[in-house]
Formats: sequence, structure tokens, C-alpha cells
Amino acid sequence: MKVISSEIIISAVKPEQYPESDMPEIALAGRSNVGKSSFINKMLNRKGLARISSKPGKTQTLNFYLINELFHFVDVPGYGYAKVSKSERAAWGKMIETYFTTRTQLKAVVLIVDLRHPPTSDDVMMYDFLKHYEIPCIVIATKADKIPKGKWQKHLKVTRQTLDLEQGDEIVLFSSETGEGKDQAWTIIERFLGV
Ligand SMILES: Nc1nc2c(ncn2[C@@H]2O[C@H](COP(=O)(O)OP(=O)(O)OP(=O)(O)O)[C@@H](O)[C@H]2O)c(=O)[nH]1
Ligand SMILES: [Mg+2]
Repeated sequence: MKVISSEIIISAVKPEQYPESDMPEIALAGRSNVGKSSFINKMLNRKGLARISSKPGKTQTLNFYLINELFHFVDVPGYGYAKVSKSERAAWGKMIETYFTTRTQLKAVVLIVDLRHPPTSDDVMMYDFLKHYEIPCIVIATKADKIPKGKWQKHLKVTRQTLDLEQGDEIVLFSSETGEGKDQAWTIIERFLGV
């Protein structure tokens, strides 16, 4: 997709704050600090649109971005960050669950995992959650620039096996540093959007 325009619409924590339009949406999911916001920026060719940080827990709200007046990317706070209280974690869970299970125009979730390491138990839980609710998903294995090319396929295989990836679910090797996998990711997202 050629990105002509991209802008933040709203940061929401509850359904009343979601944009009212019935525009199709593609949401992100993944561990805190894995690179969800960086993925959005790379896909949009925008350096600082989605706020990123080397410290986990940067994204705290559901951030809706409007792309080409055509669809929303929805950036979400990550899971698995140790330094949050029980009550914060519960609030996060409720916010994410509400969005993922009630948003009718949600077309697919982009599950971001770290190519360098096997998916965590939280990653597996997230994938199973998406399967349970029959939410279409794409797995993006990011930070590929951090491991040598010769090891990519081996790491992809571990990712696929650990998630127990269902047949038909696509996995894309990605890097927000180099843009590796960007075209492939767009092709899949366009298919989910039906454009
Ligand atoms: N080398 C490399 N670093 C990356 C890549 N993607 C993200 N990073 C770095 O990883 C850190 C976290 O990136 P974010 O995009 O903020 O991660 P996030 O998943 O949005 O994190 P939360 O908002 O805390 O959930 C930043 O320091 C990024 O620069 C990548 O593909 N390659
Ligand atoms: Mg983020």
C-alpha cells in the first residue's frame, strides 16, 4: 500500500472513546517492548507517529491511527511487563479483551513476536486467545536485523512450532530497522482489508 496520509485520531481506554466510524481496523498485539509501535511507524514511513521507547510500557492506551482515510491501525499496550501491579494488569486485560472481543470492524490482529527468542508463554496465550475468538491474525517475527540471515529460517521454525501455528496463518520475518518483510506484511494486511 502506498501510504498517502496517516494521523492519530484518538487514544482510548474504553469503548465510548473508540472512533464512531465503522472503518475497518487492524490491531497490534505483543509483548511490551517487542516493537509494535516501531512496526506501525515502519509500515507508514513515519519515524515518530507511534511513540516508541527503549523502556517497556510506553504505549498505555489504545491508539487509533487513520491511514489513507481507509482504515485504522490500533496500537495497544504490550503484555508481560513485570513491573506493573496486579490491578494495572487486570485493567490492561479488561481493556484489551473488551476491544478484541467486541469491536465488530476488527479485521485482523498483527501479533508481533521477537524473532530472536522462542515466543513466551504470554505470546502463546495471546495466539490461543485470538484462535478462541476466531480473530484472523498475522504473526510478525521482528528484530530480524539482530540475528544473522543464515539463522533466520531456524528461528522462524522455532517461532512457528512454539506458537503451534495453525495452517493458513501467515508468519512474516520483519525488521523495523531495515524494512525487511514490509512489502509482504502490506500484502497480507491488504488482503484482510479487502483492498
Ligand atoms: N534492532 C531493532 N530494534 C527494534 C525493532 N523494533 C523495535 N525495536 C526497538 O525496540 C524498542 C521497543 O520498541 P517499541 O516499538 O516501543 O515497542 P512496543 O512493542 O510498542 O512497546 P510498548 O509500547 O512498551 O508495548 C525500541 O528501542 C525500538 O527501537 C527492530 O526491528 N530492530
Ligand atoms: Mg508501543
